[in-house]
Amino acid sequence: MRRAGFTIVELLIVIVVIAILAAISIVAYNGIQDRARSSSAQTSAQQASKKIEAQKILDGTYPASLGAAGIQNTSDITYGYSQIDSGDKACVWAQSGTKTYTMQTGSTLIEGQCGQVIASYYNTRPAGSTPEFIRAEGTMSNNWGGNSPDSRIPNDNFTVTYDSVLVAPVTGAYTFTITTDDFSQVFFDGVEVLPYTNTRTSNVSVNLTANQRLRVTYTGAEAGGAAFTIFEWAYPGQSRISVPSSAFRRP
Ligand SMILES: [Ca+2]
Ligand SMILES: [Ca+2]
Repeated sequence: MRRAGFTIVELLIVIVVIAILAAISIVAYNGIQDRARSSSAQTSAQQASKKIEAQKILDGTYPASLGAAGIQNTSDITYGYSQIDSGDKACVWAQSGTKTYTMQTGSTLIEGQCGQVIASYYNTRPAGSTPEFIRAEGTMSNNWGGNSPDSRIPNDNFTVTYDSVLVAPVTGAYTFTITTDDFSQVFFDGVEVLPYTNTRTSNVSVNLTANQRLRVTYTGAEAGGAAFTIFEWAYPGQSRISVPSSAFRRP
């Protein structure tokens, strides 16, 4: 003879089902929120860029500030702005939550702020044909320790390719020092100057004239354990340091 009402087991099953449904809803909501923020940041960066470029056409110069172009932070969007090469180009970024996108004169919309190094991340080693994501970064030097560069990339067996243009500050002999855990490969102006190698530290020497532009493509690939990429230079009057963000321009 069956009693009316629920048994403890039935109640537990109902509670578990409700908990699973709630968890699914939260994950779906977070996904929707991320996409909305991403879309909002992209649109805002593009619109801000259009305003700034329009101002350049009207006035002959880029606005001194975002406020001067009528662009203000809102409750959802935070903006940033910089001029490149004494007002030759302008860069703007827009952030919504954890999503940030940037537009620069002559470049396409990508993730990140106004960094001049284009970093493409792959969740394989060596790099596959399509990066997991591309973002603007300040330099080619990163130390991730045992962690990964981003939640979309695993801790091990990933690859990053940095692409940028270096502007030489002086005329003379330059020594570039590339230190990578685990694999490095470097191209200068499309010519392979460091073949794919797991030698931790390598030097590449080249003569440059002041203001000469050198396209640099540096790939670092992580196998396991700690991961880092360090891109340094030394030239007349400058001992070895990490190449600073001020030396890079977007390709
Ligand atoms: Ca690792
Ligand atoms: Ca490693």
